[in-house]
Amino acid sequence: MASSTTVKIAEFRRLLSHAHSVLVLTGAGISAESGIPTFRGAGGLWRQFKATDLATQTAFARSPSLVWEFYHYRRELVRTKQPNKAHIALAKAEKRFEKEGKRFNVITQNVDGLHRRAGTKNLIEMHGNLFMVQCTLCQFIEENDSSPICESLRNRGSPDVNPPEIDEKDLPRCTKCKSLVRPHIVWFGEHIWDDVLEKIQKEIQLCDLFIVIGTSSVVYPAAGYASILAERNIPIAEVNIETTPSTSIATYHFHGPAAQIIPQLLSVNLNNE
Ligand code: BJW
Ligand code: ZN
Repeated sequence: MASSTTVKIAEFRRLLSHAHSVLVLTGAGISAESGIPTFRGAGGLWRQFKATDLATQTAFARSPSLVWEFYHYRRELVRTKQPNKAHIALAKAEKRFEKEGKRFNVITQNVDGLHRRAGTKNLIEMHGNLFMVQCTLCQFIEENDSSPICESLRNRGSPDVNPPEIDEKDLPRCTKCKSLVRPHIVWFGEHIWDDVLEKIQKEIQLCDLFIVIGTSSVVYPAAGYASILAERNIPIAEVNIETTPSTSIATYHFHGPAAQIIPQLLSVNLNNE
């Protein structure tokens, strides 16, 4: 007899084959199997700090040196990691949908760039990207993937030691006006950029199947998308190793690691990769 998971997968695949506009929301859990720590799980601490305590304007104003060390550490970590089967399956599914003239879009809360590296094109990085910076004075936004991002951060960022502060003048600077730059990332209490919100709103309007992967569904506005879509009776599939506030409103909850479940759900064969 088929297991209940097998039946649910078959039902979901049927919905997927009839969908015209699939929208996927991802969080830190999709990158966990690539070796990138999640925010609220084990490994979410750097030195004695919670990641979410350093991702704020207040923390940056108090110590740009500390916050830059934290981001430098994460930039260098991400460089050593690769997209996993979940990222790759999403990129392949997007190509298949496009060939069929259908929409397939990914909104990610992650700043690690792994979806892009896996080949996803229809991508909204709603909280920014580790390799973009913004000037604190002239607001100029630019890509910066130098390693290290500046000489003073070379060999810094270790999670185990607490070295002396780096002087602000030696931290990453704007190429236009030479003022201090910050990571171009949405910190707590900051607004998601207007152009990004517009793109998300458009996708939410068009969406006829929503897939939520590896997010604790506690950080707004992303945490609210499932309920907006549930109110319109749009089917929702959640993939997570835990239950979350979205579980009770999801049509299907697939319990397990994303890299194992997503290729099956999307019928993507990754065996010859
Ligand atoms: C696996 C797995 C595997 C593990 N396979 N799964 C409405 C109500 C209440 C509060 C607010 C509200 N609207 C706004 C707020 C304030 C705030 C907020 O939401 N606070 C809540 C915590 C209550 N939101 C904001 O400030 C946002 N701004 C905003 O809305 O502006 C308007 C406004 C401002 C103020 C008041 C009101 C309105 C901005 C949010 C920016 C979030 N930024 C961060 C940091 C980014 C920088 C960085 O990376 O350095 O983004 S916080 C952090 O959380 C990061 C993440 O993107 C985000 C979400 O985390 P995520 O991805 O869900 O990770 P985890 O670790 O929480 O969960 C991992 C999940 O994976 C778990 O469920 C695991 O089980 C699972 N998992 N392995 C599958 N292998
Ligand atoms: Zn500038």
